[in-house]
Amino acid sequence: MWQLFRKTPMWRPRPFRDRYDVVIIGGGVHGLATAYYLGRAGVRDVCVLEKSYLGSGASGRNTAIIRSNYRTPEGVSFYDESVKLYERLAADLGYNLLFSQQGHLTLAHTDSAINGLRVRAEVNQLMGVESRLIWPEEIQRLVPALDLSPRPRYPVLAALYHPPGGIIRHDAVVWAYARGADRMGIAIHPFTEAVGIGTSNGQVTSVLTSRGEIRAGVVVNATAGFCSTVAKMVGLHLPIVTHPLQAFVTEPLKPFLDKVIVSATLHVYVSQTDRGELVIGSEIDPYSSYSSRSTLPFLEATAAHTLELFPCLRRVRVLRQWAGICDMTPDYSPILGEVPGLKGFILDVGWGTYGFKAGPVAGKRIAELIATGRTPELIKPFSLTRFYDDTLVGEKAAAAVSH
Ligand code: PYC
Repeated sequence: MWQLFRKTPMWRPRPFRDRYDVVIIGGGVHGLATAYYLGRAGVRDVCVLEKSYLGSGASGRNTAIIRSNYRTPEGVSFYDESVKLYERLAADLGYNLLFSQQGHLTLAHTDSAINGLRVRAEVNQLMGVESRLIWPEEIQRLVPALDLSPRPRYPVLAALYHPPGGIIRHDAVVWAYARGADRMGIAIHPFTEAVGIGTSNGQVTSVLTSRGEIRAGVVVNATAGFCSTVAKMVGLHLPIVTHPLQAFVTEPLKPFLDKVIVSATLHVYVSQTDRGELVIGSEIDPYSSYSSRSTLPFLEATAAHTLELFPCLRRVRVLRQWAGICDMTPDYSPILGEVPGLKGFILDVGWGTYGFKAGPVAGKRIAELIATGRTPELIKPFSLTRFYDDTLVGEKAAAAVSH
């Protein structure tokens, strides 16, 4: 009888083997998506290593915002593919991901911010992405609770409106990719830490883990927060500085906000989940650290900035706070693909404050690279070599509130 009520596990423990064709380090959305799309491409002798539980890193410590209104053509096409994958992901994975494509507004409080948003709107439109500049009357209609009066220190002057943007249930994305990969026979090993990587004659040969050595010809670094540490295992120094990023959640409220609201000037973004909680985040902390401790100064400043936009929230209680760890590159774009001079070592790193939204496209295209041996056009601009040949992809202007 009890079997009637027994839950089917999302993924199964599998024997720990000492050889796989591909080892993926990092059991978050990027690592698991890579495993899933590898499986779909017929590459199934794969394992995913995660030092803690699945989704315990940046995949479980973000604000789950999905959008493609970036600033560069390279960034827009890349994130546009991710939004499109997210749109059909629940059907592909057979799991409700609560994707709420409610629309995304980036507010402008200064003339120069309006100019920046205008450029983004034009690039977006040229690339076929829905995004346009709107003015206070329309903003007020879309977001009645927003204070559009001249009262705030930085009144709202305009906004970049991106209807396909939205939010998703981030842990469900992680679980569903894990289940999809598991169903194709891919091994998922949580609580298994990579502590070293073996190389020989310019080729990756093995991963040393807390449970023993695994031989492998391809190793993917799909970690966030610790990607520099993993890269150092092969003697590679990445151009990355790691910072904490904090956020908090309020008590649940009746639905009143069905748009994601971002203000770069106030360093804040606000959305309301299906459960009614407000999810509120900020800029990266202004110091480099691997710490994921929350701080009171962050909470005070971010709550004050939120009240500039939504004075109606002044009595709302905060439920919990957290911090994630962000690997910032100099141009605010990720690093994807092979490493010159080291065969078999693949990078899916440098995700700054925008990694969660890229999980599907990064996983799909890294899997394609491994399965075919060819770097897909979509990820070519994000190669490590751009830092040596001066072909940066400057996305700082579109990286949420980080400018
Ligand atoms: O890039 O959309 C974004 C974002 C939201 C929160 C942090 N980054």
